Amino acid sequence: MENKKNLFLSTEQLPTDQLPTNMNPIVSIIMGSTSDLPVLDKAAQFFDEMEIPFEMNALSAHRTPQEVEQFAREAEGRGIKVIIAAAGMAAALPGVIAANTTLPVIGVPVKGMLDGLDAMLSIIQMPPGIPVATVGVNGALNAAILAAEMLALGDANMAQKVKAYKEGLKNKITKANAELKEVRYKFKVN
Ligand code: C2R
Repeated sequence: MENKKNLFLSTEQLPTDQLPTNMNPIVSIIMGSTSDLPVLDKAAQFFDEMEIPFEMNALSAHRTPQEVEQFAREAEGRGIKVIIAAAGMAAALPGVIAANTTLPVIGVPVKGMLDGLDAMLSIIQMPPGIPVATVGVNGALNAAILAAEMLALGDANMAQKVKAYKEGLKNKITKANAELKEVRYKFKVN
């Protein structure tokens, strides 16, 4: 992510060969504020890479409570399969969404104040009956991967893509070990 301006490129500004043909979103990314967008960029990049159509909107349980409820109640009917909800500070947003839908909700605590601990505890400590699958602070990439894994349960093509992605992670460690081989210490024997 080079600069903030790039995050706001409209689809008109994207090269046409990069535009998805099926524009019906199956994942909805909701953030409490556009100030959370730099964190959610990782999820958006992942969905682009995996060719998963998604939507991104800002809604706030504190600032727009009625709109949050309406969004959550209508999401399933619009074909959304998984919701990723991200918020910082007193992060009520994922829980309020989860209270109004039976779609799986993945919560992303955004680091703002208190190193993100405030948001993490707000999102993770849901009362019994209203689960929010919470990833780590600023863990938008993991939220996106988890969403893809959920979608893969009913989609063999998606399952293949997720497997390939995870297989690709091994290369990182193979490369790391090749690099570590070159690191010299007097008593290092490999
Ligand atoms: P601003 O940058 O807009 O002041 O927001 C947002 O997710 C953001 O991290 C500051 C922080 O407030 C969070 N926010 C929530 C909610 N709405 C906004 N936690 C909510 O409804 O939970």
